[in-house]
Amino acid sequence: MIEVPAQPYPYRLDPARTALVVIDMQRDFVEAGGFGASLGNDVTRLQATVPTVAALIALFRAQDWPILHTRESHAPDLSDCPPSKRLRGGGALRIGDLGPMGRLLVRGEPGAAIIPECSPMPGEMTLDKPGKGMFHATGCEDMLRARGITHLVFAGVTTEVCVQTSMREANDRGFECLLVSDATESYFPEFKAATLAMIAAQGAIVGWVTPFAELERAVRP
Ligand code: C5J
Repeated sequence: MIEVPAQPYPYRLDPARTALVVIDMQRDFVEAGGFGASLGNDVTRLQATVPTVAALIALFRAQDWPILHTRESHAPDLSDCPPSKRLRGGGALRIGDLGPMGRLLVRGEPGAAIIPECSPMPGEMTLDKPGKGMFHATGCEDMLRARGITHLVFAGVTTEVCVQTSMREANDRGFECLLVSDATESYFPEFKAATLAMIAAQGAIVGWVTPFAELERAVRP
């Protein structure tokens, strides 16, 4: 076991059973002209976390540990996008509408792609998810159990939406979860801070939180 200094107390990971989960590092959330920007968000906040997410991916690749990349995305006919999701919010553009990077959050469109800095390599798991959480309507649990994964290290965007939802779903399924605090970001700094605090509160009620440097030191002493 590898012990990683973390909040609220050290996180112990089993190297043979640990996967990195990189949530939704897609152009639609990180770049101007995407879904996130269409909701009025400042995407530059998310861009600042890209080098750390890339370094975390590189760390897992160097150890030959599994990596799962998710994309929040919908079928072109939007059959997996409930009206409650498509019609939510007051933006001019909605999911499925044509934006500067193609149809927003639609599979196969340029905006739904993962940004080049975080692109999956052949052999790495990728998952298209229609919901905010990675377990909803995806078969993700079977994919992880088949590989014997029990520990999940989380990164990606946005902290309080898809990252937190996925981490809570994983926690309820018995996975031991660690969130890398500087490899995740939100459009709202106060929501990120609250999420990190509530995950580790009450004795790691959802999981553990640590910065990338602590994880790297523990894995590559
Ligand atoms: C959002 C996500 N924020 N990936 N999606 O709608 O967090």
